[in-house]
Amino acid sequence: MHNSTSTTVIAYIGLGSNLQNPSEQIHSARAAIAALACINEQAFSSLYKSAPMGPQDQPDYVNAVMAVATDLSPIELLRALQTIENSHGRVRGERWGARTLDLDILLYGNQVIALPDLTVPHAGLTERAFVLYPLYEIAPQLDIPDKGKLVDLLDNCPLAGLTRLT
Ligand code: A4P
Ligand code: MG
Repeated sequence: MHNSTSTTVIAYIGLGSNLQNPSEQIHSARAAIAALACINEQAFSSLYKSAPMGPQDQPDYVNAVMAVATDLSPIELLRALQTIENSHGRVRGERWGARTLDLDILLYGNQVIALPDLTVPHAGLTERAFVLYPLYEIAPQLDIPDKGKLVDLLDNCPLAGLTRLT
């Protein structure tokens, strides 16, 4: 699907997994995203490990952030990412519960989007160390629409046990 009036936008995607070899899930999701038509990978962060936010009776998470250039619309990008989640065995259970793969649109250019199915910038972005630190690694100069400079958000976000995997 390609919209005819499109221009290329830089979008940032948050990847997360805490089931079935999380690091492998992240690598395989990266390959699946990069292989999509109308998407070109621009940057990919290190992998980061952290304790679960939300219910504690689940394994630690591995997270990363990917920058892509795309001419998919925001909703087309969301649907493409959901298809990849499903193909990685994602079963939607309790909110914030364990998952093989979670793909979130963190940013879509400098757009602010408030649709029933899509909130951009991602609602949790400003207070999640496992999003802000990998994002900073690949885009230190970033300004978050309506939220201010990434570096300032980072200053107010404790690492809280986040560790970079080598
Ligand atoms: N949706 C709205 N905006 C967006 C967006 N920007 N990107 C809608 C992607 N989806 C977006 O998502 C629910 C609905 O959000 C979708 O249908 C979509 O239309 P979901 O992935 O089905 O459900 P969820 O992920 O369980 O809910 P939620 O609230 O999105 O959870 P989060 O915020 O993704 O958190 N702890 C650590 N350490 N690391 C993690 O990555 N992740 C979660 C899940 C919990 N704890 C974690 C981590
Ligand atoms: Mg999600």
